[in-house]
Amino acid sequence: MEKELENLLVSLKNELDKCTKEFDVLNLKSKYLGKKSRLSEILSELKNMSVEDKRLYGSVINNTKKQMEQEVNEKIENLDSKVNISFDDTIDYDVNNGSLHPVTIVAKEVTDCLKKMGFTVVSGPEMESEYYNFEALNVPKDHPARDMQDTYYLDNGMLLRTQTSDNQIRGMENYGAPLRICAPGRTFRNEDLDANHENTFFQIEGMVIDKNISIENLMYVMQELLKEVFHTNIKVRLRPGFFPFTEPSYEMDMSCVICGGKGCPTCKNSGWIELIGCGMVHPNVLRAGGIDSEQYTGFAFGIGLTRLAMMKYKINDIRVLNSGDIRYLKNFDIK
Ligand code: FA5
Repeated sequence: MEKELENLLVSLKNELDKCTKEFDVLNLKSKYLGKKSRLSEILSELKNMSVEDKRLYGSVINNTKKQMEQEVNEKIENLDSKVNISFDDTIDYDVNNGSLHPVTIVAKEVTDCLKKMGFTVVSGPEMESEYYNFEALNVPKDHPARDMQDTYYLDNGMLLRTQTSDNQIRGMENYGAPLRICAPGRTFRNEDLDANHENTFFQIEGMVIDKNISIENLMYVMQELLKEVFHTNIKVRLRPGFFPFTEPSYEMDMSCVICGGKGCPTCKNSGWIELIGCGMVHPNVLRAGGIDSEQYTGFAFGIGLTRLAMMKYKINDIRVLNSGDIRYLKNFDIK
């Protein structure tokens, strides 16, 4: 095992030497230190070892981990530019020459389209309670679905919301039924970062509650939204999904625009990018929002706005969007 750990460290160093971009370094961090890395596998093997072996190997493994983290951090610090694009640093930035952020643009396109369909735009807090983020959404403590969204818990007993679905409950509480709301906002998950996963990203939630609402209504709204954003036919697929707050649940994927669906690092060679979670509102959720589930039905959806912006502007790495580098973001041909 010691030899293997040594080899991992050497191999990481070799690969780091070849990196010139922060994105590539972060990809290596994920490959060597992420949840699916060989190191994580070795760490999880520890629990099956005898106490003696644990003592023996535990410190070797942890030392290797620390060294690897150090190598990655040093590499990032020593990179000339965090976003590796060459710019003329002598440019005097003209404040009048600003441009909207790609996520702002798609958020506006989606909300404008929803407003035309009678939706009211609402918002909720980014620091949220477990009740609104999970419990009221039919995700009790110890429910395995909580593991699907690695949560940042705060010292004050609150959390950073993992989804905009907290607005479903707040919306029902505030406005009752019938209801038609949408809620764009920032969400947070303790994820391993890669080309299509951020730990801070935007979603927009939508919820419609009325008498006789059906899946057809949901599909119509999804179609209209995508038309509004892309102005052209795009290839999507609908798959059965699982969310405790909807039944039935679906996930909608879009054919990856970077590779045209052939498979590339952005879509992890699948040809598809997961874009939307949706479904018919679970009666328990209606009840939690104080709505009569015998009288009313509803649908809800959560669209990944940051991924939508990636697809609209053919951005092959989601992390660019949080880079905050105006010089880079201004390179997109945004009208
Ligand atoms: C949800 O967050 C559900 N709240 C969506 C929902 C709402 C379902 C209402 C049913 C009813 P999910 O974890 O799949 O589901 O995320 C929804 C979308 O957010 C994804 O399809 C994807 O576009 C985006 N997303 C999820 N995780 C990330 C991430 N780490 N980085 C960037 N985008 C992400």
